[in-house]
Amino acid sequence: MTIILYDLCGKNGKRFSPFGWRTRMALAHKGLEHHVELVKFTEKSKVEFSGQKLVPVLKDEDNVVSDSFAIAEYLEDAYPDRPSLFGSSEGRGMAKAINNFVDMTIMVHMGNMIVADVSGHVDPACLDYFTSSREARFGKPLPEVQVGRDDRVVAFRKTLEPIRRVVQDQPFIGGDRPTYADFPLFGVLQWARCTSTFAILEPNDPIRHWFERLLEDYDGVGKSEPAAV
Ligand SMILES: N[C@@H](CCC(=O)N[C@@H](CS)C(=O)NCC(=O)O)C(=O)O
Repeated sequence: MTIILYDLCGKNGKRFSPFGWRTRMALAHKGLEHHVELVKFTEKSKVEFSGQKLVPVLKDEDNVVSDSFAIAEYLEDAYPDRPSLFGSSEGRGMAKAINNFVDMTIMVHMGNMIVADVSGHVDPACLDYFTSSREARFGKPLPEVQVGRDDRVVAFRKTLEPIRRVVQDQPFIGGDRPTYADFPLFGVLQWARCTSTFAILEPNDPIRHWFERLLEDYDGVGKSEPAAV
């Protein structure tokens, strides 16, 4: 049995994808050995077999799954004897709600604060593609997207208050141990940690302590990716 994870990589093999990190944490949670195929922004042909162009993609024998949440659901159903990612069907729904909340709000605000910093970690061969595709998305040059982030980060931190109130009272969103509900926000903060030195969280923020716990967890898989300097 060989599971293959196709994950985005930047300069020097750096793996900073917020979605890739959700899947890496899910595989660590399930304790599933896997082989990694690194995919640069301009190497989408590597995942053409999945019928779409985004990573992560998981290939498990004849099963091919794209989209990080669909991958989590696949792993949960295919490996029921391994530690549960959702805990229950109710937990699956709640993890999906957090996943969607992070995608539709947190990711957008974070992108506005770090996208130019991310470009510094993109493989030089992909930089033109990254810059033009992101400038088209944001409608302006990337350094301009980040202007005003010192003010915007204050409002951003407030949007995390619902999660802060959970992780100040218990170690993880999932409870005493993480569940998939922890991984979407972890992935976004890991994306920022790996690509930017901008202080997203204040030093004494309970979310920062929660993030540090997750970086160390699962034999330090999160910590193994160096932070941006
Ligand atoms: N909904 C998808 C989103 C995947 C996604 O947007 N992946 C990005 C990497 S962070 C990608 O492949 N981008 C390729 C590109 O921008 O060309 C998921 O959860 O996996």
